Amino acid sequence: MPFKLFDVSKPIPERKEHTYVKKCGDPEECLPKCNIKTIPGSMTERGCAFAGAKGVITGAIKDVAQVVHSPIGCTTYGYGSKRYPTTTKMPDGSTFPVKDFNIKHIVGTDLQESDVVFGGMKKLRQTVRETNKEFPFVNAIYLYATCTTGLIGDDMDAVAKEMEEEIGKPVIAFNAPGFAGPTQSKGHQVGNNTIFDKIVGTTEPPATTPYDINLIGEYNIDGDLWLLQEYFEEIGINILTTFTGDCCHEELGWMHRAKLSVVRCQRSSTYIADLIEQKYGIPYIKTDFFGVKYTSDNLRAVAKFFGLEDKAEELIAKRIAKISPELEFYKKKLTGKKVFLFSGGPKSYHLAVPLHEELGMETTGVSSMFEHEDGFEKMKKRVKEGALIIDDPNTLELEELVEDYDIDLILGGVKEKYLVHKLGVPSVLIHSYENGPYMGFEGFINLARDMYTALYNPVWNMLEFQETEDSDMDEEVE
Ligand code: CFM
Repeated sequence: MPFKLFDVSKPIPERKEHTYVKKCGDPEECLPKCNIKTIPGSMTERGCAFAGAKGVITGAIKDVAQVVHSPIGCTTYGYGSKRYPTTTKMPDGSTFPVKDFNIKHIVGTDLQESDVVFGGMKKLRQTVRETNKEFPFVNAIYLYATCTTGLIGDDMDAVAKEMEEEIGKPVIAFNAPGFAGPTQSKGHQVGNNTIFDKIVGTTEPPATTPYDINLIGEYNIDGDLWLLQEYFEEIGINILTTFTGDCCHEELGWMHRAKLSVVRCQRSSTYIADLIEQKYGIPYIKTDFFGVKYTSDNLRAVAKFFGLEDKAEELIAKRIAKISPELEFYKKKLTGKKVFLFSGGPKSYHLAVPLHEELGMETTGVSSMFEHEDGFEKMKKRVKEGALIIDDPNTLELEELVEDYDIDLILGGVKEKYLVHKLGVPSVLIHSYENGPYMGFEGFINLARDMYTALYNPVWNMLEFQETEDSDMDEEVE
C-alpha cells in the first residue's frame, strides 16, 4: 500500500502508516491510521480533550463564565480563544452587558501542590462563588476538568450540583480532562454529550415557527454564522438555536423544539444531532458551506425540507450573480497554484474540491490533526491521484514537505503560518481566518482574495535564499 515515511521521521517508523499517498483503485479501507494516540517522539500539533471541549464547543457561548479547574497553565491556555465574535442580543430582546464576553472571561482555580495532595474541591467551590460575584450578569457557570483534576479524581459533578443550589443559576461540569482521548476530538464529544444531558430540554423558546432549525457545529468564526443566518432568513428559515456560535446558554435548552438540525461541522457536533434525533425524533442533515457549489447544493437541501425551494433558487441566483465577476478575476489569478491544506480535519475535505473546481487550484495534499476514518474517507475521495493525506503531521514533516514538494501556498493555522513564511512559502489562515467570513458565496470570495493577496505579495520575490544553492550562499555571505 502506498504509504510514505518522511526522512525526518525515520527514527519513528510507525509514522509511515499515518501518511497515505492517494492511489486510484486502492481498496476503500486504504487510509492513513488516525484517531489514535500520537507516537511518542513525534512533535504533534494536536490539542487535548480539554481544548476540544472549552476551546471549540463551549468557548463560543456568550453569556457564561468559564471556570477551569487546573494549575494555572491550562487556564492561561484556555484564555486564548478563537475568533468567536458575538452580538449582545439575547433571545428575549434584552442586551447582554458585555460584548464578546466569551473571548476573555475565563477564571481558574490555580491549583497548588497541596491541592493535588488533599483535593481541590474546596477551591473549586470558592472559585465558583467568586466568579458569580465578579460577573453577576452571567447566566450560567461552566466548570472544566483538566489532566490534574482528572488524575486526583475531584468530583466535578458533585460540586456543580451543590453550587447550582447555592448560587441559583445553572452550573455545569464538563469532564474532559486533557488525557480523556487521543485528541481534542474527544472533548468535542464530551461537550456534546454534556450539553445534551444537562441542558437540552430544560427551557422553552419564546416562540416557534414551522421553519425552525438548529444550526449545529457553527461557531461563527470571523462572522461565518452571520452570513449563513442572512441566507436562511432570506429563504424564510429561522435559526432557533446555534450550537454554539453567538449563542447564549438558554438557547441550548430548547434545541428539542426545532424541526430540523442542520449540521455544519460534522466532526465536532454530529454527536448532539444524533442524540436529539434519537430522543426527540428531530431529523438532521450534514451540510457543507464552503465554495459556490456546496453552498448552493446545501441551501437547496435545507430549503427542500421545508418546501422553500423557490426561495432558495432566488437567493442562489442573486448571490452568484453578485460574486461572479470577482470569482472570475481570482480564478484567473489562482489557476494552477499548488496548495496544501493543514486543518483539524473537516476543512481539508470541505475545501479541496471548491479550490480545484471553482478556482482552478491544485491540491498537493491534505492533513488533519484529529479526523476519524469517515473524514479521511471524504478527503480521499476529494483529492487527486498522488496527493498526500496525512494524519497528525509533526512540525519536522511539515518542513520537509514544504522543502521537497512544489507548493505555492499553505492553508493552515498559526502553528504552520510563521514556520512556512520562514521557508519562503505564503500562507493563509483557514482555522481562524485572515479576513473572513470564508463560508458561503461572499465568504469564498474573501478566501480567494486572501489567497491572492498572500501569493502575489511582492515580498516573496525579495527572498534571495530561494534562488541560491548552498555554495552560492557562502559566496554571498562573504
Ligand atoms: Fe469543526 Fe471547526 Fe474544524 Fe473543529 Fe478546530 Fe476550527 Fe478546524 Mo481549527 S470545529 S473540526 S476543532 S470546523 S478550531 S472552527 S478550524 S481545527 S477543521
